[in-house]
Amino acid sequence: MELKVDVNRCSAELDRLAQFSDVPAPAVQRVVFTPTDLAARGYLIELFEAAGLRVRVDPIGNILARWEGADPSLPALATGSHTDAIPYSGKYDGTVGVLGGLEAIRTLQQAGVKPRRSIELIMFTSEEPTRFAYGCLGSRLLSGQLAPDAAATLTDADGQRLDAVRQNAGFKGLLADVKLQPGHYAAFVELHIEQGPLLERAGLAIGAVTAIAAPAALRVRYTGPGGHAGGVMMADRRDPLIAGSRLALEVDAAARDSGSPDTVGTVGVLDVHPRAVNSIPRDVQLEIDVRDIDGPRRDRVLERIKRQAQTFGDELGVPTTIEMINADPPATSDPTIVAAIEKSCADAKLTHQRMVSRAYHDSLFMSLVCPIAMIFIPCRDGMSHRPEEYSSPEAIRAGIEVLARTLYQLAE
Ligand code: HGY
Ligand code: MN
Ligand code: MN
Ligand code: MN
Repeated sequence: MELKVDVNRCSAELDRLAQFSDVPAPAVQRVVFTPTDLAARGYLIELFEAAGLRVRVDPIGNILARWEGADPSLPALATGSHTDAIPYSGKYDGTVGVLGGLEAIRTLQQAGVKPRRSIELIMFTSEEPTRFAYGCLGSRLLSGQLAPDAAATLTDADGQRLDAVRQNAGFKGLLADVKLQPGHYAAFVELHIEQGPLLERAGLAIGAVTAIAAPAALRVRYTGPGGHAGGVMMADRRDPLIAGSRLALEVDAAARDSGSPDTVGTVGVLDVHPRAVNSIPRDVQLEIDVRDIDGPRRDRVLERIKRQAQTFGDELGVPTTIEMINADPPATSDPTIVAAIEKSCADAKLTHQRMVSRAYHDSLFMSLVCPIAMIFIPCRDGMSHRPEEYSSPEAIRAGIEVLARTLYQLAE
């Protein structure tokens, strides 16, 4: 089947979407439920409606845009991703899956395709953990993995509760109504940049994702007496930053010592209070991200980190709190969808390989309610979550064509 992807239109829409940002270009920052996020959502809904899709926005703000199929009674297909962006990041993470998904639908429409199954394009709310420390809020609630009342009480750094923030942003209704009915979707396929260097290094156009790594995050807090940086002698100090620093080194060592290169550990947040050069820290908080494609191996690393976190606090004689934020299982792609992606690559004469995703995605939670798989495209030097993040128009075009062909295969 001859498909003509209008990648210039998609690239222009990606450029326009990137302008909805709270930091200067080329960086992008679009945090959930901020005015910038809401403005970007308005732009997306305009595009979806212009493509003739029927738009529904649910109580957590997931946008579900439906292309009715010939037989609406059949479970629909779904594609999509996220458009929220962490601080000082790039313009392709997530957005390629939303605007590329839209372009795939328009490509099929223009080819005169009338799919038997309906196809829904989803923009998931808050895939990034930036505001509520919990990633994938929209897909966790859609899949039922996160209970509505647990979601409602999540708070941001200013102590604002999720339920109040979403309602003030205009998303009414009950969070309990977000959860999909069983069997609502026949399959979910997500297009995303690789956020790693493998495809570019191998000179390949497409990655057919067979598994998604298991993400976990925890928060550790040490508190101490603090005091004057000049007046308190070293022998009298109990500086919580010393315990925090030992813990940061331990996270790195525990990930490296796991026995596999597939284990990663990061201290992405380190808050020191009162953060004054002449004041001994009183309150130190670390947010730690630990992942692995093997769940039990990740959990062993988590246990070591938690054990050592307590030891470092005890040895210093300061109070220690350890709080798990999330520890999710890995996801496995559905083999038939992976095969459909590979067939699409062959039909489009595009090179490809099977691979795992080390980043997590909404597909991780959609896998709880339907068969899933992901399509990766290369990004320059594997960079992501940085302003220099970049995927070429040709890479994006190839990803859109493979997504369109895969949806076409699955829609029959
Ligand atoms: O952190 C992740 O893997 C995703 O980009 N939120
Ligand atoms: Mn991301
Ligand atoms: Mn992403
Ligand atoms: Mn002073």
